[in-house]
Amino acid sequence: MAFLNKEVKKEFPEGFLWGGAVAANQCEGAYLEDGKQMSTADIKARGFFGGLRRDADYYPTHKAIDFYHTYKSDLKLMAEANFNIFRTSINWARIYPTGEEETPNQKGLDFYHDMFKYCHELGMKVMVTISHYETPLYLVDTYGGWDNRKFIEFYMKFVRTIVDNLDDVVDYWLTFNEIGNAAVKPICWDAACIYPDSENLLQRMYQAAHHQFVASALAVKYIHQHSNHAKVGAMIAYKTVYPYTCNPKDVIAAEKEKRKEYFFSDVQVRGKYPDYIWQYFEENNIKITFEEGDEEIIASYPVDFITFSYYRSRVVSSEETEAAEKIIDTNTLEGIVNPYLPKTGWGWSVDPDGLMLALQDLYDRYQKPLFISENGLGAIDTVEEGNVINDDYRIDYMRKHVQAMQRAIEKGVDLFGYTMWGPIDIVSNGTGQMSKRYGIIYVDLDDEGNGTGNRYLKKSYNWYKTVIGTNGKDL
Ligand code: BGP
Repeated sequence: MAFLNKEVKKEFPEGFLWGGAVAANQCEGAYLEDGKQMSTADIKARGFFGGLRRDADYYPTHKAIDFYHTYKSDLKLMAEANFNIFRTSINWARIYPTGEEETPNQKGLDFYHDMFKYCHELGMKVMVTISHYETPLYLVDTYGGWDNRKFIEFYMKFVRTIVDNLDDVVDYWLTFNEIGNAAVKPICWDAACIYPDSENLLQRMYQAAHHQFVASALAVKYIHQHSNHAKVGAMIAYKTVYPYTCNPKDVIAAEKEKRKEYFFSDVQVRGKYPDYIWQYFEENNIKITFEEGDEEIIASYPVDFITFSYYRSRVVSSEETEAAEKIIDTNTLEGIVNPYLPKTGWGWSVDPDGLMLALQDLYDRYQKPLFISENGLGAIDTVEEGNVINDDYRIDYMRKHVQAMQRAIEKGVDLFGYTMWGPIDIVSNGTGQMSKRYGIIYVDLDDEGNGTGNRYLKKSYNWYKTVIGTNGKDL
């Protein structure tokens, strides 16, 4: 008889991936340049919070931070902060401007090939989100949202093109950003391209999610067949859920809510609709149309790894305690306030322990490698004399979250990378503001797009550089 004692990992594994993540539409600008046409993100006016307008004076994505033209110097700053991975998305409307062309726009492909090649030259691996909250607007105007099955083929044409042309410079592909976010959060239309005020919203959104599951599985299949190195991951929005009280009714309500979120990764990772979802569908009169072969496709091509965004946790209560004293944040509509946690200026709870729990739960559930593809603090920064930005609050936020990652690794979680959100300030997806900044690199632009566009290194830049340089030892 012998004892089986495995060594407890105390440190970040060698080769851990550290870097930053952005989305094309939130940083590139150049919204009608080199053949690109309008994407759905280009009709989001500032301050939208789910609203879309075609008559606004100012659309933040049209110019954003002009990354389309500045990517070389911006990426160089990231590489100088020791980044070894960069995550971005490909703006679909740069490759297929309307979505319906037979042949892709070569200028769009060249742009991404050059950018990703340059990342490698700088020593950064490339993680690409195939679809990050944008779709050629023409497709949506003509065919509606993703509940129309036609989108699977439009998407697959896009996938085949980018894989055929960019595989040599891409290391990891993610099929959809925060898949399912629209279904659990019907105020935003980003993921499914369905207007929030549509009739039968829930039915339409889950049908859209089904089409995205099929599309995601087909993308996994295609990438596995056509790349000898790339891995394909899921990307889900994760918010750790707590029951409001220890009343079992609250715990049950919280569990129900959790499963609504897990539904999306359950399908993408386990390759089938989980048994618990049918009751939810019945209660909400949701009927999903499956075509012949859908089940088999979903079952045959699960993702290789799981990535997730983590910003905050949330609190859920049952109807039973609904009457109990609860504080709902009416400014931010962020739901029940957790009295034990501080909040950001936008009402998001700051909860590093929640990240550790997220990592443990996801790993226990799936036993697949995990990657944190978004995390960070949106805050208003003040530029002091000499263009100095002392963002100690951001350092504090990131330090605590990196420590939480380390604690999860000690508990056996297989975590292989971390990309902070918006390493360079970009347009906020939820509010369209520039002033909601996540970056370690400051961009001198305000909410109306005024400013020099100059880049300044914040205090957090040097902090993060040291963290990466010491592989998480010096925090
Ligand atoms: C995620 C999105 C990102 C991003 C981030 C921060 O949900 O994937 O695109 O922007 O949230 O949100 P916000 O920009 O609203 O602060």
